Amino acid sequence: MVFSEKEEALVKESWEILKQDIPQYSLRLFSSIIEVQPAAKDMFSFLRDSDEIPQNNPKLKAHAAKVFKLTCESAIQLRKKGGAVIDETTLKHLGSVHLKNGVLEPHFQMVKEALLRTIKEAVGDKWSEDMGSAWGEAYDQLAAAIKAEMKKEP
Ligand code: HEM
Ligand code: ISQ
Repeated sequence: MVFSEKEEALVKESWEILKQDIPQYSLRLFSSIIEVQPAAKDMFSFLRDSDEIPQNNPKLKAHAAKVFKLTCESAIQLRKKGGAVIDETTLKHLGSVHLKNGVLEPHFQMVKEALLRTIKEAVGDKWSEDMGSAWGEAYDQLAAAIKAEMKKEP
């Protein structure tokens, strides 16, 4: 599917808000995943050995920031007909990282919901159903690419 100008604008608008406090929203994204699926904690190297979510783990923040950014870029690519939502090198890397860490198909839905909740909280009264579905669509396309790559790996 191709994004409308409006959908792209909604994603960009919320990205501007997220960008102002990536560390905070990164933690929120993470907490949101763990709230729904406490067992997911064990998949992440930076959480495995701690009871709480580390407030200042650089790896956690860097990874979470990439999740936001890649989803946002996916939305921008969706405006360009036929454009891949993610470049081949990044895709190969993410395919193997997720496969190696035991990520499975159903996990993608829970990360999606956590991502949408985090964005909703972050943007406050700028939130709309259309904004949610624009992010959701961008995420789905990105997730589909990663899942397909994971299936290719031996
Ligand atoms: C690692 C993005 C979905 C679990 C990562 C990294 C990125 C990323 C950028 C860091 C890779 C690196 O080491 O350089 C994404 C995106 C997703 C997605 C864009 C969806 C569109 C998921 C899902 C799960 C998950 C559904 C399951 C809970 C993990 C784990 C790691 C990881 C366990 C390794 C963390 C570590 O270093 O211990 N992801 N991810 N990801 N992701 Fe995801
Ligand atoms: C990696 N993959 C998916 C979601 C994430 C959330 C926080 C930190 C890292 C992540």
